[in-house]
Amino acid sequence: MRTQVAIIGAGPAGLLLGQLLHKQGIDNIILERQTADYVLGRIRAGVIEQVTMDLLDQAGVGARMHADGLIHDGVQICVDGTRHRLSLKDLTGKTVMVYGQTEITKDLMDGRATVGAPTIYSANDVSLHDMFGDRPRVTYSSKGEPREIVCDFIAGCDGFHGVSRQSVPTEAITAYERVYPLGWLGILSDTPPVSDELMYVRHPRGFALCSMRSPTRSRYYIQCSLADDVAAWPDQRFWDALKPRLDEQAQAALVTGPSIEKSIAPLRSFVAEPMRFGRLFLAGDAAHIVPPTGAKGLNLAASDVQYLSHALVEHYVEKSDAGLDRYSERALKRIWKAERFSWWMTMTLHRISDNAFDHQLQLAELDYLFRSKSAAAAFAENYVGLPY
Ligand code: RFL
Ligand code: PHB
Repeated sequence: MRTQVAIIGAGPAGLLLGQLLHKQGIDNIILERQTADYVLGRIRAGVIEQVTMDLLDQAGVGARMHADGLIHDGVQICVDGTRHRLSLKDLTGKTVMVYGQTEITKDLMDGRATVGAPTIYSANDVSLHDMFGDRPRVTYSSKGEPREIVCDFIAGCDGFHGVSRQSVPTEAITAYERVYPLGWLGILSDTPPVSDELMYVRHPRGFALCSMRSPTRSRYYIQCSLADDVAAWPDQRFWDALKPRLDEQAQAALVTGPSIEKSIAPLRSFVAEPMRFGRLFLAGDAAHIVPPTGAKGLNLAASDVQYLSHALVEHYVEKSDAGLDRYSERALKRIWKAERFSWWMTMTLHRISDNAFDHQLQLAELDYLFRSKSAAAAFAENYVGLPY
């Protein structure tokens, strides 16, 4: 088979890139290791930036998001039982949207099916060849049969554990990493959220987050140990751990119920540089990871895809490689700022050490955030998403 761009991975990065390229008449094939149902079963991001919404609109898949997504003007932070509100709209003129990654993925998959662009699910043993030559290739097996795609470019959108980054010679890549000694235990439940805005919680017992997917579906997270096992967290234990971390009003509003999903995610900061290796371009979690505290992972995947899709269009339509040559540098500038913000939120809101000095610093950071208009504006500017 022959295509212009072979895309590895049908997560949000791969699907969005495929859709934007298709709109511009650039053919692409997506190879995904899992089945479509498996990809849709992963419960992840909940908050998207205005710029991500704009990109989904450009990709022609924004209709359901506008109908069902919840616009949030503000975000709340509860510190040791006292709730504070930051108005994103007053501080930046912008808002964010609560619309689950599962829904975005479904919209992108449906959009792709409508235009008839090919996605090969259950593609096994994907392997990248000749990325530094003029005719890169991707081999894989499908239903036990070996296959090959010859292409102009490969987009590695296959997440942190994917094959693309691992195919790059180790001496060509620099990795920056911080692993936090904790994870997030998350549950989804068909119960009304405690508040109509997201609430991030700093408490001596540990971090919590009260989020949602709709007015009748809540998503809650609590900080857990990396050694924890989901099986050791029956629903009641989760609710008992969450409730005392909340302020009185939220405690009274908390409606508990059976979980419909429960999982643990480790927290990690990671950046691989550069993001281009000959004709291979990395995008999204394949190149970088942020801890979920700043709600930036999917939004960064979207900004990478915006830069990359523009650069590829420039290559094919204007016959200029300027965008491809600048891709890595441009994307990394935005990525490092989101890395900084996500690290800061993580360090400020979690119980990471037992050192009382560290706790006092967290409280000072948060007190400054609530009292200083400039600190609040800087927070809000990052939370709603920095410009491209
Ligand atoms: P994905 O979603 O991991 O998709 C990669 C795809 O590649 C496939 N794959 C392969 N395919 C073929 N061959 C191989 N060898 C392959 N290896 C892997 C995988 O099966 C998969 O389908 O990466 P992508 O597209 O870059 O998207 C990134 C986002 O998924 C991620 O950044 C976000 O989920 C992060 N995130 C959040 N981001 C936000 O912007 N806002 C949020 O509110 C937010 N909340 C979260 C989050 C992530 C979380 N977890 C579980 C880590 C909350 C949580 C709890
Ligand atoms: C979510 O709703 O899953 C969510 C919201 C905000 C975050 C992370 C996850 O920062």
